Amino acid sequence: MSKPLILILGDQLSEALDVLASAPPNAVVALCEVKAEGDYVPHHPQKIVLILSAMRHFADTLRDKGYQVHYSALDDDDNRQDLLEEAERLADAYGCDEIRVTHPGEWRLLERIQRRGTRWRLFEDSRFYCSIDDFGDWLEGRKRFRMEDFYRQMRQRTGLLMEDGEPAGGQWNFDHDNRRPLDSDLVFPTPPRHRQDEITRDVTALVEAHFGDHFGTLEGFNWAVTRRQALTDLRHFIAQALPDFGTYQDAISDSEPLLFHSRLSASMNIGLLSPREVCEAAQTAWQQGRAPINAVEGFVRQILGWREYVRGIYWQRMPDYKRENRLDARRGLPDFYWTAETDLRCVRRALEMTRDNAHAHHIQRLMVTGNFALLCGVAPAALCDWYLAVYVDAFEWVELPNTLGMTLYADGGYLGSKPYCASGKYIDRMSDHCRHCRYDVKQVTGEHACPFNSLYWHFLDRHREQLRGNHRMKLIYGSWDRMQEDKRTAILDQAGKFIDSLTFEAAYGKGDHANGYRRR
Ligand code: FAD
Ligand code: DLZ
Ligand code: SF4
Repeated sequence: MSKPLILILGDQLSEALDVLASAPPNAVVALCEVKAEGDYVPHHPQKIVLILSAMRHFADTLRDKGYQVHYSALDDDDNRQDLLEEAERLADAYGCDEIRVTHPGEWRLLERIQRRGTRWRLFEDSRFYCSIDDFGDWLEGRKRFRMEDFYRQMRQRTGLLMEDGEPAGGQWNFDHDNRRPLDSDLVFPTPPRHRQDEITRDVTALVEAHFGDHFGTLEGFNWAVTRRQALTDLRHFIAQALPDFGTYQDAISDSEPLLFHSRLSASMNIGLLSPREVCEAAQTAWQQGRAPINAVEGFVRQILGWREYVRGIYWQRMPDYKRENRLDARRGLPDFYWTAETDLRCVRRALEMTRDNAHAHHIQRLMVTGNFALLCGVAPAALCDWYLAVYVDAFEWVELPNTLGMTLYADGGYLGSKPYCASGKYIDRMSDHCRHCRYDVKQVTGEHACPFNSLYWHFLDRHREQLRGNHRMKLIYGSWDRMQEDKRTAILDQAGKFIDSLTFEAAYGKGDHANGYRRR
């Protein structure tokens, strides 16, 4: 009988994996901590603690279920410190003729596994609603494809929020009820505090020793490292935050990191929760009258819609997708993305929350740090490198389309129909940052003018050729063209001087995109 080694990666910590179901009684299940995964980008220390602690807890769960488990710890003397090499070493040591692994979440690993030859056998990652092949079938032959179309067919296919074949509440999408700015009298739920056991404390010391120089603090670590803790987070979100999730989905607060967001992305991405149980819990809350339809539909759309859609796009378009740079943006990252030292209050707070929590919510990622990088012309490779490193939930299948496609419009509109560029006015409308800022959001030029305002016009002006044909941009180009010539010149001058005043990491040339990320 064949004897397989079953390799479980650090973001595949689910008992429901097909590869585990395939295990014969003689199988060895391996989990391997390796240095290479911790620093191929400089991951935030909280992200590394989360993965390693969750891996160690999951190994214990599997042992309790009767699996024969080998756990390679980071400090083991004979650890090869590379996932594939360590797995092959273990396969040899245990006399395994085959290595089984679930399809990884990043193309760099898939490509290496496929080059390794027939000893390696890939299993589908069945944690998603839509398989890679099914997404390819859906996409094939379509001239126009948008997330909304995909999402509607997923609602029909799964029956989620459907009543007699019709969308629950009579509409597919309740966004017009959402997007309220921050109200001053809002009270936000406090997320549960998770106990840190000996495993997490050991791993924290290990991460401090090996990755202590990475951007980010460890003090505030409060991520769910077990399924039980993740279920606590899920129950808390459904009861306390979901009812207001939709209404304040796009709001930003100067003081409150999470607002009504779920903080469930990391738990879903590493396998502690399944997207199915999360969406079903939200649906049940609506059915029982505990949350309104605009909130539940908005939440389900992020998971059944966006999450599945970006994964589909990633696997359809890689590896070419990573080389896309249609706006020819070449700047390195502004230095202060690694220090949070900037007097742009909105950017500073997003960076500080990122440093302290390894998390920032969607609108901070998209409309603050992302928008700023877009307006400054930061290269996709530089920004993707950063997002992949600093967020606890970041794996390339979900990070790359969101950063390169949605935020930087570097795929020329494949993912989003127009760039998410915005002036200070948007940030002022959705947040309370501007009243704490040294800049004046109402001014476009002058010493105190909010830099987002002139940068916004500078961006539109320099990309006129690529963007003016987009019918959703016509109005804004009309406003720009109607402005007096001397006003336009002053705005462009203001933006140019502001960009010159920043320090960027080394610039990116065209060739830099071919090989992916630079190491810091
Ligand atoms: P909530 O606001 O509570 O949303 C619920 C769930 O919906 C999330 O947990 C997530 O699973 C899903 N979701 C929401 N928006 C998206 C989206 N655009 N794409 C995919 N899933 C979505 N999400 C990641 O999981 N990993 C990443 O590496 C990542 N990188 C991002 C980079 C940029 C530039 C941007 C703009 C967004 C990125 N996102 C990423 C999407 C989103 O910002 C996070 O999923 C969300 O902030 C996680 O916090 P939450 O769990 O509280 O989300
Ligand atoms: C992110 C990460 C880290 C920091 N460390 C490990 C590790 O030591 N062992 C492991 O199996 N996985 C780790 N991971 C998660 C992997 O990077 C992830 O599985 C791949 O990027 C594929 O998505
Ligand atoms: Fe941000 Fe401009 Fe507002 Fe300052 S004034 S917080 S830089 S949008």
